[in-house]
Amino acid sequence: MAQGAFERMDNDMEDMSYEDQAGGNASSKIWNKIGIARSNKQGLYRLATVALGLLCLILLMVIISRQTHGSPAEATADGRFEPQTYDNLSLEIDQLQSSYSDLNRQMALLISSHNILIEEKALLLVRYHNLTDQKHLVETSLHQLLLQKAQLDDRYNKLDSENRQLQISYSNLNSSKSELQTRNSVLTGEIGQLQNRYSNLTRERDDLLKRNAKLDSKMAAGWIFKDSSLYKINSAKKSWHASRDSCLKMGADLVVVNNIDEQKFLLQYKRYWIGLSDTETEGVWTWVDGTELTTSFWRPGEPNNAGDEDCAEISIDASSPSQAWNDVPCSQAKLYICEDHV
Ligand code: MAN
Ligand code: CA
Repeated sequence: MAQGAFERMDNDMEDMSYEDQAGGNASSKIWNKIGIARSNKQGLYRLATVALGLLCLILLMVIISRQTHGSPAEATADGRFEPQTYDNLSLEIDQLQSSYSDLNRQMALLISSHNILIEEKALLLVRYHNLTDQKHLVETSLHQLLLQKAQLDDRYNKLDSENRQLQISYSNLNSSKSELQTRNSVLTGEIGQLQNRYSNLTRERDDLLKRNAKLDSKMAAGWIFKDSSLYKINSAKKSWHASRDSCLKMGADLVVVNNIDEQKFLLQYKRYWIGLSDTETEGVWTWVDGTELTTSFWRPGEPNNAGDEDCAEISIDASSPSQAWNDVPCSQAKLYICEDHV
């Protein structure tokens, strides 16, 4: 019986070793195994001791019984044993010696097993401590991992929140971008218009500067500025054609009278040539700028062509601004009025 229990315990220990070698030892399972092995060892050791004690006790009782009751090896009246009784006693002694030897062997086996179990216990204790250390390491790692997970969860939540805000910002920026693109198109159109206006204004400014320079220059040379025209009242007397040539050389021409206001201004310059003639076709009066005469301010009775008179003057006898011109021969030397435009 003790031998069977011992073998079972051995098997348990072997099972546990195989699992450990396979690396699949959950700590709880190991603890169970260790608990089982420990209780088995203690139980077996007690069982072996009790069995040995019982066997010794039985042996002692048998010997005492034989000696006390004399049966079956009872002595005869004369104190001698019958040969059969003696044989029986010898047989029993042999059996008892054999049993004692068996018990001794079992005892030796049990002591050997006990020592093996002590060694295994020591090994298991070492492994237990190692596993405990590993457990602590794993628990520490687990704790750190849990902390890291909490931090990562925190960061994830923050990033998720930032991501949502960024998406809103992105959407808003996209809307702003569309609006800005529309405004950009409008402004680009306006820029084009403004550039055109700028070019026009630049041209106008340059033109005005040029005209202003011309005005300054001519006024410095004695020209009179009135209603966008410049007039040069010349003091030398020349023929009509020579007078015109003189005006042309100064970048101007003989005066063209376009309206009554201009006529009123010019009336103060009597006996001066004006830029009107009918040299091309008699009776067809034309201005020096090529336009035909439409609004005229002749003296009554003029033009009378009295002695080949093809050029016009402001008459000495002008009675009113609208009755001031007279035709005279072109060859006469007269004062003359040049006109320029700014
Ligand atoms: C002078 C000249 C003429 C003019 C007559 C008018 O003879 O001036 O051109 O027509 O006067 O009386
Ligand atoms: Ca005349």
